[in-house]
Amino acid sequence: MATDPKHLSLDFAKGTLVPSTSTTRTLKDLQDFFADTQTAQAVLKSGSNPIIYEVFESLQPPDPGNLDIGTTILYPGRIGSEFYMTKGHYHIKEDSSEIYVGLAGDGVILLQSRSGNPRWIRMGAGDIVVVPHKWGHRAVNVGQGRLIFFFIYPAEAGHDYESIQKQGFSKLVVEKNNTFEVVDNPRFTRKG
Ligand code: S6P
Ligand code: ZN
Repeated sequence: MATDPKHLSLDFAKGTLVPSTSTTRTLKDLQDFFADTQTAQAVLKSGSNPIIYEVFESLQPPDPGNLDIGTTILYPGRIGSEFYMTKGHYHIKEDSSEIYVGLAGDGVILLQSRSGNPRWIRMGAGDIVVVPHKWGHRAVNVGQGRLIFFFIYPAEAGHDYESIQKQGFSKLVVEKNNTFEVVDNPRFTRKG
C-alpha cells in the first residue's frame, strides 16, 4: 500500500521529534540489563526509579521498503561503575541494518555479532555509525550531558531484546579514572 509523504521537525539541541510517539525507559525497565544487579535493586528499593532514556519515533507500517526514524535521548549516569545505556537488541529480520547520527553528547555504540564478537565506536555530534545487518547494538552515554542521536532503519526490522536480557553484551562500558573503559562481561558466555 502506498504511504503518504510526511514532514517532521527535529530539534537538534533537545532531540525532540514532532510529530512522534515517545517511550520512556526507567531503571525498572533496565534492571536485568545492567551488570551490577545488586546496585540496581538497591536504587529501586530506596524508592528512586531514574529515567535512563527516552525514544521519539515516527513508525511506518512494517512493510518492505518502509523506514522508521526517530531520536534517542540517553541521560548521563551510572549503575555501579556501568554507564547508563539502552537495552540493546538484534534486529529480528536479520538483513536489517541501521544508521545512527550523533547530535549531542559523548557516547559509545557497542556492537556485537551473535557469537559475541565485539566492536565499539565513539559517537558524538556529527558522528555517523553504520550498524550492519546481524550486529547487535547498544548506545552508552560516557559523557556528563545527554547523549542524543537520530536513527533510521527498516520498519520491518523487529527487535530481539530477549537474547540481550538473558546474556548481555560480551563487553561492558564502565567508568575508570574519570574516563571510560570497555571490559569483559563476566556473565557473558560465548556461543559458536
Ligand atoms: C531501533 C534503534 C533505536 C533504539 C533506541 C533504544 O532499531 O536501534 O531506536 O530502539 O535507541 O534502544 P533499545 O535497545 O531500547 O531499543
Ligand atoms: Zn536497532
